[in-house]
Amino acid sequence: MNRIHSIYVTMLLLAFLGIKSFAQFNYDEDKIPDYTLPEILVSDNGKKIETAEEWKSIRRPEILKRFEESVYGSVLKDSIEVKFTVLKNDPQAMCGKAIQKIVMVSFIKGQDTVRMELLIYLPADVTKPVPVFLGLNFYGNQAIHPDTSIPISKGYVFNSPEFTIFNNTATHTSRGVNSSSWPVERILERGFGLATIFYGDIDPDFDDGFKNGIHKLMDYSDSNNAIQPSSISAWAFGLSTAMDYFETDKDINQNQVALFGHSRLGKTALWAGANDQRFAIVISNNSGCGGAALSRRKFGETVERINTHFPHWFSKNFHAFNDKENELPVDQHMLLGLIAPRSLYVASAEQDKWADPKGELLGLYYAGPVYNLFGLESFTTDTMPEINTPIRTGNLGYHIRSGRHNITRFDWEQYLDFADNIFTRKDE
Ligand code: GTR
Repeated sequence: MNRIHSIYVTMLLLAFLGIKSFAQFNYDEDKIPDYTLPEILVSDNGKKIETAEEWKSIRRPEILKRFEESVYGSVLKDSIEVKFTVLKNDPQAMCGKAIQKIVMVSFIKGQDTVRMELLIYLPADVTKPVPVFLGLNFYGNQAIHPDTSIPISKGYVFNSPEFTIFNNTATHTSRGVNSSSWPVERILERGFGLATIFYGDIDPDFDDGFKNGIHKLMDYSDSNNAIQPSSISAWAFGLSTAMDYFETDKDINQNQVALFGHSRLGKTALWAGANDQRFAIVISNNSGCGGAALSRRKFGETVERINTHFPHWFSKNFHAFNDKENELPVDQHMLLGLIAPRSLYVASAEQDKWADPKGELLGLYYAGPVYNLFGLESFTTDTMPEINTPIRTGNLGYHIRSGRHNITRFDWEQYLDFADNIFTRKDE
């Protein structure tokens, strides 16, 4: 079958199955449906939220609960025992440029154990606890850098011929294949550490009815459905557990942890940062639908499409809002508001229309009133900045870079500057 023929057959099949092709998604600002965002500063019983105290005690818990119930499910704070084992602490890694630590995190319940491996690089010349970037990775720890001392991640990984990953298993051929998204040396040179975990260690990214990964250890029998499983919540739980480890490591400044994530892992970083207020900075790189972008705009990826293709990312309650975005009790500006007053950076890419760059900026813009309650500045305009021209106000940052859906050196330079500025300011 030649290529044209196979595209034609695929289109017929999609039409037959009633699945929308990409062309049917809206990429036109003029065709965005009318919508009204839920009020971020009015409580469920109609009270206007006027102080940071009222936000913290009334509105924040309400919004967090709505997101748990309708979008992500709970971040599982169940009765799981967690054990940290430092497998390696090498002060001479990367030819003396770095300290490399490998920490085995064991999640234990009864006879079952699930393990995730935390890979940490710190600047070799560290004299005091260092600020650290923490992020999940897509292809295994070994993919982030060619350093042959990194153990190859064993969990289920996506096949990627480009990255020589086949049979859903990473091998030595995938060492460093994703290093362009992980400029370890540059991060160290700027005085930061980097910590990463393969997200498949926590929950393999396919729909298995929440039986594998960390879900295996969870009891979802709660009859009130108070705990709804989702993969994003499981991954977020892994990030919070990494933070628990940082609190035990004297080389790491746990008050200066910048949580970042790209794409589905950007959605995860936002949800983890919303729940766990120990993260000082949260960075969303091209997180799109279910991340920083407003769902009600239905621009590019929609709630229906994301739930159809990735039924396990969000809780099953979120599926009730397929094509009913206006009925959601929340929108994503409220998720971003949950990060306040901590620092928040949202980044988009020009060609990544699927993630709705304008919707990502608007998410940040409409989270602004929460920052204002804390006496912090927010964006005063919702106009897109020039391409490759970052904007910063108070604790907020945004850029839209040229190019496609990806995390690049340009993105990293902005995050390093942002974190540098925030943490230096706090040191003063
Ligand atoms: C896409 C999905 C996006 C984004 C991306 C990714 O297929 O539609 O929401 O999260 O995957 O995570 O790579």
